[in-house]
Amino acid sequence: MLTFYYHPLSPIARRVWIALLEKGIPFEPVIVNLNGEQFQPEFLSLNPFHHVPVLVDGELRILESLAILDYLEAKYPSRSLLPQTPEAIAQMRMVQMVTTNELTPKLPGLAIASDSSEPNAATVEQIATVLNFLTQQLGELAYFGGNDLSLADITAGTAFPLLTRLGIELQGHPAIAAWYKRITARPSWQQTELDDNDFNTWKRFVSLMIKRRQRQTART
Ligand SMILES: N[C@@H](CCC(=O)N[C@@H](CS)C(=O)NCC(=O)O)C(=O)O
Repeated sequence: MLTFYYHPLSPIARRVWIALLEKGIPFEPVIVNLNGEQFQPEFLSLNPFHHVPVLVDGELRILESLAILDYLEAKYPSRSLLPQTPEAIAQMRMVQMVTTNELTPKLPGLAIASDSSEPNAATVEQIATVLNFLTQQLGELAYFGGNDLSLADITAGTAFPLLTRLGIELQGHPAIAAWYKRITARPSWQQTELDDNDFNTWKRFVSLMIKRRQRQTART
């Protein structure tokens, strides 16, 4: 049995959670409380970078969400979440990396600004660039790269609930808005959805994480 270390409010761990549900893979869930449990020696021995998600399969321990998704695809190929053509595989990985490198890092700054000030104009512009890029990649299709859900949809789609709650409007991007509606109607999304209280708790986690990083930077 796989053991899945996660926190229900982590958008990055949710990528793996949704993939497990979509693929129908049984797993034992273990919540890591991000108020400090991630720094306990027991968890640091699994992930020295103190991040969820982590997947343990017997003797094998995997960290990094994208590595875990690749492992699940390779080990449980049926109910595939991997497109079949080389072009669609490249596109899937592009969407995953753009989400990870260009979109997700903007979420903490947006969360902090949402309580006190206008979001930073450069951040809003960068997000618009990502949304334009995703619109191009989606084209006329139901999902990225085809008519079936893939790891691209899961990786990008798990960043969107936070984005939309943090005030980024999708009206200017109708194809993305329709895609987002389509994926959030799926049972795997419904089963892992955040409510408003969860969202406020997530914002507190983010604020703690930012303060911790600032303290670390001040010490160096
Ligand atoms: N690159 C990692 C990032 C994971 C990550 O940043 N997880 C956050 C939650 S969304 C976390 O565990 N933060 C706790 C901490 O930094 O102490 C991945 O893709 O798995």
